[in-house]
Amino acid sequence: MPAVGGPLVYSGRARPCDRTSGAAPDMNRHTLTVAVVGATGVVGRTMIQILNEREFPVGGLRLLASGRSAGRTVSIDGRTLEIGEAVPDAFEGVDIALFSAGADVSMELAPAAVARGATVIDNSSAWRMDPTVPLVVSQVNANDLEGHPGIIANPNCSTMQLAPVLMALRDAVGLERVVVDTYQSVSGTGADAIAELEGQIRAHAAGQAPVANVYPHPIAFNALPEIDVFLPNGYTKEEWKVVTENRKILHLPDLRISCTAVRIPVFVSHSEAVHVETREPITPERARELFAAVPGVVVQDDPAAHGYPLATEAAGRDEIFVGRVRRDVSIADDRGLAFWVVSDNLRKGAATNAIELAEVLRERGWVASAAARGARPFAAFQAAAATEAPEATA
Ligand code: 2RA
Repeated sequence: MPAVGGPLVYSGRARPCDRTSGAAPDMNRHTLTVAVVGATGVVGRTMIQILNEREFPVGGLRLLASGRSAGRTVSIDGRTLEIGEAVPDAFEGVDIALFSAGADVSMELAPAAVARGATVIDNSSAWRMDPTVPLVVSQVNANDLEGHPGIIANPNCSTMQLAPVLMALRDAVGLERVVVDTYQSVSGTGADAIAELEGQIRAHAAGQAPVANVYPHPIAFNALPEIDVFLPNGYTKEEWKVVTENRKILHLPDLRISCTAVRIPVFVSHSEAVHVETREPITPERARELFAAVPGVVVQDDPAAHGYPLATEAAGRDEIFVGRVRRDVSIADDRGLAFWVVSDNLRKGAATNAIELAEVLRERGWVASAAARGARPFAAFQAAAATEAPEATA
């Protein structure tokens, strides 16, 4: 069987990176059997790489994927690893299963994995808004992990890089309203989209017409205000994830928050323009101090030297970068801030956070479900008013 894909050229660890964004593993404790479901995908392969980089104490590693990929191999850091088929019995003896194979696979297989004693950290949207399942960013609400029912949801990438920054403002001055516009890389869609952007750039250079299969329009030299399906309320599902996931993670079920999500021709790292109305006044200087104090957040804000976060610089890093912090002049009384947030969507936006959560579970003795430990089950904060929950139109 042929190997799947090549090395991770887009989001490989480009340079040394401090473990600033989560709990460090305790190497004195026992090892765990870990499964990665979706091991041939861009995020799955990044998960394997980060388990290795962070020296997560993996006693046994089971790489799983659909029957189509079973028997093939992946090449990670020079090692060749074989893929098994993701079926219920593959989870026998697994302690932690990292899922990144889409919502349908998670809906079907996560309960089967839990029934066999595994704890699932799921990177799909399948369980994120289930009120019994914690949705966790390591720096923001790790305590929510304590009551997990065997499934833990990893937030969407566009939420992941925003919640730690909003947390800093929530805790210091309160949040009144948030408006975020995203500029998202094609690796958020997957390997096919990376190949499509490359193909369209090559076609352009050769004077040929672009071929678009993954997206409804050419992505090269374009900006597409459509990520995921449209909902009846006019938002896309990606935009609605930003709304609902931030509310759940920040324990602010009534937070006023809106989003426009845009796909741009960048390979790795999502960028976000954020406008926040705060309860109390705040200066940009104070905001920079608050952001810099959040573990895993780095302030890069030197406009005179053209210093601000860049997608190309964030790719391969685990931190969340914040810059262009300034007063939002449309809001009175110094209660408005505008800023720019950039992070690697494959790493902190997906794989790194999932493994940070596994580290916290292990550190705190929470790998088994709350029921197995006799802990109080997790229950999400509920909105005072019923939250609109539109269904997808497609
Ligand atoms: C995207 N947010 O970028 C998705 C990936 N989870 O399309």
